[in-house]
Amino acid sequence: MREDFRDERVYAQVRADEWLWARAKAMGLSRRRLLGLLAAGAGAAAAGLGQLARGRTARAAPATDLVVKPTPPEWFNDFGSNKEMRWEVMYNRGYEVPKELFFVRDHSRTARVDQAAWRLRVEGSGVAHPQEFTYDDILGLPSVSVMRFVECAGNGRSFFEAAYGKRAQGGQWHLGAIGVAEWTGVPLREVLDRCGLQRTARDVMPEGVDELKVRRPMPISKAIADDTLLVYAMNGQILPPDHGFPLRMLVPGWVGVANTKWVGRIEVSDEPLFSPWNTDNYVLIGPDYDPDPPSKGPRLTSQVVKSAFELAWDGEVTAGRRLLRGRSWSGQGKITKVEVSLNSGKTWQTANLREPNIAQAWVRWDLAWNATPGHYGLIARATDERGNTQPLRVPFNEQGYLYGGIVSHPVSVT
Ligand SMILES: Nc1nc2c(c(=O)[nH]1)N[C@H]1C(S)=C(S)[C@@H](COP(=O)(O)O)O[C@H]1N2
Ligand SMILES: [Mo]
Repeated sequence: MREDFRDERVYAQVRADEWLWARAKAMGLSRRRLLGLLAAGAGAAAAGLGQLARGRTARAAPATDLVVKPTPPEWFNDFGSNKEMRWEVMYNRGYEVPKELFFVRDHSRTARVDQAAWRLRVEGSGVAHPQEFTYDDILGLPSVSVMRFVECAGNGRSFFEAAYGKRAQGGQWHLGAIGVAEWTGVPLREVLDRCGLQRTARDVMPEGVDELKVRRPMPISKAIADDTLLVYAMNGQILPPDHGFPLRMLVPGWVGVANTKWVGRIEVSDEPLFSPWNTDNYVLIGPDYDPDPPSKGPRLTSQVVKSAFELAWDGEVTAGRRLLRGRSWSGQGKITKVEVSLNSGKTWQTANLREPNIAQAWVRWDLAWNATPGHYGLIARATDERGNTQPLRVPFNEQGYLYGGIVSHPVSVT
């Protein structure tokens, strides 16, 4: 039987099994003995193997090398190959998120790419002269720097369960699957033009060199926008491996998955392009949505309006006068207003917006709070320049995308 690796749960399970079997073999265990251990309970077997491995080899292979940079629990919530930024680390920090604190979302694991051997190949019916670029070729092209967010489409997914008592599929993020950085790179249009972009070109699909070859098509209109970039630097530094070294896409305002990391190939086509990431995943499936064949539902494009407090989830603060701080953002434009409720929505106050306020990045805001002892549900509600705002709740979709509803942030004052 051939497993369907496009299903991430199948993929993760098969990988886990392969890892166990490899460890067992290295220790001289037979397949039969391994199956016996597994029958005793997968978790117990894994733990037992770990112990055996430590006893028999100098050092057990780290099971946690999915991501390269350190992701200590003070900074991140750990979901395996996905690491969610804890919002309290941003309390009164600068505008952009340092690369060390930036969330990581890998469908498989961080790819390690050899810069010297790496090439970017551009091909397909939409370009007259298919071409290959080296890393130096890319660095030699005109470049720009922009401040923008990258946000996972599933950011806020856990709030579907809070709203419906029913869990959406996927990592149960709170609101930390977003970061803002200054991205430096070559406008994708510059590269496509050098390959003889045709007037008939319709869709563009960057492809990663990671295990799953993640590829998320976009229409030509988005691909040739001024700020759609092939990025090689993040906050003025070389792009780190976890964030797509040597080259990643920046597709401003769009769902995170469009920001392909470790890009090695770009297909430009006269025909509409499809991949599992715009047919099965990153589409809205649920009672309020109709299929759009070959996609199982409407394909996601822009991110929605959201807000977060720069506080721990289930935060604790000491009583007294303080500034309550947070950030709001939208895929569709600048934030123009942020309202905050300190009493679960009974009354609202307008927060003070701080500069800079950049579209498709975020705005920082604050509000004076005389915190008295008790339990609070803090709510922030932002509105963008197009009038988009945050509703009470969002219609359910099975994979838990785009939860832009208001969220009650639990805080105890002691
Ligand atoms: N090649 C590749 N690109 C990828 C991914 C991936 O797994 N492989 N994950 C995507 C998803 S779902 C998101 S949310 C963003 C996360 O970017 P970050 O890890 O730099 O924060 O990268 C996107 N680009
Ligand atoms: Mo994502």
